[in-house]
Amino acid sequence: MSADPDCLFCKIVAGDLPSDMVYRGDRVVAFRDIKPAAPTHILVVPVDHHPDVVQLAAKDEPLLTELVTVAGEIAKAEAGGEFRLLFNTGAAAGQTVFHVHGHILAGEITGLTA
Ligand code: IU
Repeated sequence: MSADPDCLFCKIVAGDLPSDMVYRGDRVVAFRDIKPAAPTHILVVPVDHHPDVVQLAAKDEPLLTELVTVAGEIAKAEAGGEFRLLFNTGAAAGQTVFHVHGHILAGEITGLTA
């Protein structure tokens, strides 16, 4: 397992910062976004620190698959299984937290994450 001591999502994963956790597995967790942009807005996050989804795919493809599978299960339980899965990748694309996270979005989107 790898963690970055300066990473906010590593701290959330470790329970050192608060979150509204909806799923906790050995390798993947999910918690509600603090600034929801849709009726369902949940972040699906690997326990291990990877900066973005491209680097995750290069380093640990099974973990990326697990992330997507968990996103689908959560979206099914919360919103009937139809959803968007958004990975902002790079600061210019709106990524603000450099620990990969997929935005599970379902229902009307009321604001883009930035
Ligand atoms: P982005 O793709 O890096 O822009 O998304 C980061 C998201 O993390 C953003 O939607 C924030 O509202 C969200 N977030 C959170 O849910 N809890 C936190 O403690 C922090 C950010 I910091």
